[in-house]
Amino acid sequence: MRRVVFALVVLSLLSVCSYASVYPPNYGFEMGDTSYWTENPDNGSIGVVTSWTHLDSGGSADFTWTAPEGVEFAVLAGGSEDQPVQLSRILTLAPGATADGLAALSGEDYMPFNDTARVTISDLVTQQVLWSKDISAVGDWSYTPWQYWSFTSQESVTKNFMLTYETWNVGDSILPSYGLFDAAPGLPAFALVGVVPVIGALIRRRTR
Ligand SMILES: [Ca+2]
Ligand SMILES: [Ca+2]
Repeated sequence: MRRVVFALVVLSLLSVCSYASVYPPNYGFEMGDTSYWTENPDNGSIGVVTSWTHLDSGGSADFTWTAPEGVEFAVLAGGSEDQPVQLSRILTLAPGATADGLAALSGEDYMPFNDTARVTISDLVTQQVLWSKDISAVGDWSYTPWQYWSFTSQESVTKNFMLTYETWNVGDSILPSYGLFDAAPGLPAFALVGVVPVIGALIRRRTR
């Protein structure tokens, strides 16, 4: 009996570890920097922070984000007119594997200066937009809360994709808006929630 319980505990820990390892290194910026990512700042800026505050048109703080996953997340400020400020990395996805995350727009401009933040994924042939928000969608000097995006590979073989976070300063190069990006929270916790009741049920069954 003890041996069975021990084996189940080891199996559950391996299962949790395999869920946790779904995240590639520094996927959620918990190293406090952009290690493992490639920066294209293009006269904007790229930073890793623990909170970000939106300012209204009068310069007053009206909304603050904290990290949905861990304590750190990335902020990209728009730079050159109509050019993206980008943070990207290669993701190797097995058939049916899913990459996901959370993104938000902190819009500090007004129409027609339609500043935009996006999440895209590319297989170097086709680019898909997984999430996009702009001033026209959220309103002048407005913002979104964290919003979930995901991508599941439909390929029949393991394949490399380029994941890119970006923020655009549209129509001019002043009053930048900000794209906020992080991993999705809770994947290891989700694994624990699923595994622990199964172990409990198996133990109860064996001890009858
Ligand atoms: Ca994070
Ligand atoms: Ca702008």
